[in-house]
Amino acid sequence: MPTPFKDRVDAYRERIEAYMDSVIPAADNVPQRLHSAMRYAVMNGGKRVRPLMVYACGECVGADPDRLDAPAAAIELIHAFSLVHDDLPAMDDDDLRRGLPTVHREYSEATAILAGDALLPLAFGAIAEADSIPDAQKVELSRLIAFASGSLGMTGGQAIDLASEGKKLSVRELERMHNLKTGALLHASAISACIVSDSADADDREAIDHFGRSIGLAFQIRDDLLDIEGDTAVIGKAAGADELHDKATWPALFGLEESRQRCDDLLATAHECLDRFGEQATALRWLADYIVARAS
Ligand code: GRG
Repeated sequence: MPTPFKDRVDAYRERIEAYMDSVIPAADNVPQRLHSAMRYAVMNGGKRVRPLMVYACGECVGADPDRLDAPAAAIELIHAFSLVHDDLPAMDDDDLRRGLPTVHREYSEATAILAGDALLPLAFGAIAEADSIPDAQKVELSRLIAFASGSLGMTGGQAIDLASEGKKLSVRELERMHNLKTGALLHASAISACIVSDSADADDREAIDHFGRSIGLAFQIRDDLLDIEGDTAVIGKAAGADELHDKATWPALFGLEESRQRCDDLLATAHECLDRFGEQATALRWLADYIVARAS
């Protein structure tokens, strides 16, 4: 009987932190200020949900953990980059992230832009350099992560988000924005484990695909709820920012009760997708519950 996933979460977090630490150039490498800002952006206490998704999904589809480090790190580096740019004055103009001053506050706006710019290619470099992953899988991972983070994924979702401030979106429009802005990277985290698994078949991948989409949307609805119900000290960023910026969010459109219900429905769907995996899905089931119950 394996140890429950919750008791292994810290070990996985330490594992990905050590891997990212080895991938990001040391802070005394020229240009030192840029490398220091990149480290500040990444090594600062994120929950590491996306890497945990890669590892938990890897357990589900029997992937070699050594092949999971590079995609987990690549996705987390891109996530960190997106947060740095999202916090900039030209976007959400936030002062606090993960309980610390945002990168442009701690360094400068120009350095924050450059740190984000450098984290994105570093992610793809990490995949290219992963000796444990066969070349064909590296190509598939790169394609997956590139599309999930670009204009047809996260960046596209961010563009729709910015264009939607002060507007009332339809449920379809809101769902599409959430799926792209937040869902795409979470979905890519799950699928990347299938890519590096030698045993996952097409039906497994389809189930994980559906799981990833359901839990990705639930994650963002929970994030919207936390912006209203959460405490700045716990969520590590300014609560109430969505309302302040007149953002299109699930609670703004449907209210708290319906948003909570939608989150629960998506969680139930996510669990159903995992039925075919039996005991091997224990970690992923734990992570899905955590995503919907999290307080930060
Ligand atoms: C140019 C590729 C590119 C991206 C820039 C800024 C931007 C476009 C996209 C931003 C997307 C964004 C900020 C989505 C919000 C996702 C979200 C809910 C973040 C919070 O994630 P958590 O809770 O945070 O996992 P931690 O700090 O725990 O990692």
